[in-house]
Amino acid sequence: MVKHLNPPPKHAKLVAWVEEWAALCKPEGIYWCNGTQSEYYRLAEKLVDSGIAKWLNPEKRPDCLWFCSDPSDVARVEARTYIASKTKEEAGPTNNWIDPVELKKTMREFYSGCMAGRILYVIPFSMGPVGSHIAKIGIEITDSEYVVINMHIMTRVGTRVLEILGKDGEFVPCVHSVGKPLAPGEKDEKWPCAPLEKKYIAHFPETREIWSFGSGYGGNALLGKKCLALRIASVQARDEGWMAEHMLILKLTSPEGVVKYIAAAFPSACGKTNLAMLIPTIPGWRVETVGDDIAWMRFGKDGRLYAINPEAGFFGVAPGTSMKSNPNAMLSCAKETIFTNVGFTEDGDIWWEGIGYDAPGTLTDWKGNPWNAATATDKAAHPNARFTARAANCPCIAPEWQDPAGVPIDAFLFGGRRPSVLPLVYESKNWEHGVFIGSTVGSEVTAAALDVKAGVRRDPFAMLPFCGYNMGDYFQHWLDIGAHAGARLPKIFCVNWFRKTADGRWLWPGFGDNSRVLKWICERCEGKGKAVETPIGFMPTLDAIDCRGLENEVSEADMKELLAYDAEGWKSELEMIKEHYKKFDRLPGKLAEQLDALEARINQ
Ligand code: GTP
Ligand code: SPV
Ligand code: MN
Repeated sequence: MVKHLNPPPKHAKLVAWVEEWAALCKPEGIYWCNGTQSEYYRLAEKLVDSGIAKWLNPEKRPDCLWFCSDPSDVARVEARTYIASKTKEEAGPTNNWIDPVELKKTMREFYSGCMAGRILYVIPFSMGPVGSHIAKIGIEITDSEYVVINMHIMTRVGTRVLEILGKDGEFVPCVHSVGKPLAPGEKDEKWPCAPLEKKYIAHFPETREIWSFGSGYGGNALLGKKCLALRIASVQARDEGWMAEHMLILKLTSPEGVVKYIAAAFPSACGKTNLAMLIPTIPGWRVETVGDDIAWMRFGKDGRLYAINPEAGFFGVAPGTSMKSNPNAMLSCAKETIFTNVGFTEDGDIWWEGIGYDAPGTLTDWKGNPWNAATATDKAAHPNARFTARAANCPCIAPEWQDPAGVPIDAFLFGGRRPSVLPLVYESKNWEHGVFIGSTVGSEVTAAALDVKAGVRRDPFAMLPFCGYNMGDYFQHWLDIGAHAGARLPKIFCVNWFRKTADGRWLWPGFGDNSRVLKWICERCEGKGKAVETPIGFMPTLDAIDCRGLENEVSEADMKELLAYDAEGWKSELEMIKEHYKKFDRLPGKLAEQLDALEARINQ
């Protein structure tokens, strides 16, 4: 029997489950996390003592830690992520699948003795405000102190969660190991992880279990986030009639005080955090953040969709974040933040490409090597370097961000990085057409995942790597939501901040200026806002977007290009969508009809 280092809770099933895993993984002891500050600092000190982490200069960044991962462990590994449903059809054509019995057998062998020389930490966490009817409880067991302290920030961890579980409450069991047992006397000299072929991020949707092995990074290891709040929750949402989406949630207030809540799905590294924290460049408008990555939504009695942010922190992309592009993110990580894979300055601060000022002197780069701007051939920060910051430290966090009832959504936005064809913004004709738009989201690939080919990648609803079941059924679920009795549905829009000229210049300044597009969206939700109907949907007229003050940055010709319906471009886009749709074995008939209707409109 592995010994408990502190008293276990009174939940017999939970304790038995933990002890069973301890017997297999053979850690030195079992520690039940309580989520307190002193626990956080004790584990942080342990990591600093071992040499894996450094405290930043407290005068510059109080209570901040700097980590560098192994160069092989820097992002989600989609090729090693599995939806192990009973049948392959259930996982669908877009997910990796292995028979669950076989996968469990393989992984059990890897788990056997994998925690030697380490502590097994049990993390009770709530996704969503503790006790909210929309929230879900997960228990993650892990052998990584880095994971524990990140979970402290990203989720609500603590004894309150165990109290709610009581003696027999339900939880999603999440198992994690970095997959690097220690020999007697051995210490971690660097970021522990297993080689690629031993990494598995496995989901068992029918039994609502998560097993992760071999990676310590982000969504591979912080199992409340993509694994629970999207892959497992999407299955629960389908079964229970709600929605678990890869969406930011923002609150937009007009100068007249009219409030709109907007949820937006963009693929990884396509601007969710930035939009959620935007500072409008148009006078009198205000944006506040409810969430920056995930939205859980349920119908209220009034037929509206109410959204909560299940997370408690931001795991944000560092490079490109500056006081100019996203001051609210910069201020969120002014203290109590964990930085992973950024540069470390001589005076104990962080630095990354696009932070808004030159690198001061010689840095230590994310690989731990000396780095000097004048001579460097490589980047100081990894392109998927991240900060883990508390939502509560965000200056523009909305007062209602922890409201257990959620906020009523007025508009859904879909978008990705599309250098051409897709206009700055357009509005769907109706819900079904909006679902069609969501199902065709595409983006140039980014650094957020390790193993994807360059080019435009179709990422339906920004959920391609995160949907826990057959994508065709997921499309149907969206159609079913639209058919909910008494529903007062959000309007659906498509946006694209990433248009470029042939010579690679951004056509649109983006960031704070995206508020100009939000203003039009807000007007459309009010039944105002000028638009023309085109084959792809409703597009703003040239004067409909408020461009006052932007004259020097965006010429009229640029604006015309951004708002044009590109008839030729859409012909090739249509062919790409047809190709994309061929992948699905369970494509809803309604979406096939939408495609035909679009083709007819484009060719009319
Ligand atoms: P994940 O955390 O991976 O889900 O990413 P995300 O969708 O939250 O993206 P994020 O806001 O972190 O932005 C990713 C990158 O896109 C950063 O380098 C940003 O600087 C850049 N970006 C965000 N918004 C804009 C924009 O409006 N225009 C341009 N050109 N770049 C943007
Ligand atoms: C994403 O890739 O969408 C992220 C980062 O938000 S991770 O948590 O690693 O999934
Ligand atoms: Mn994300």
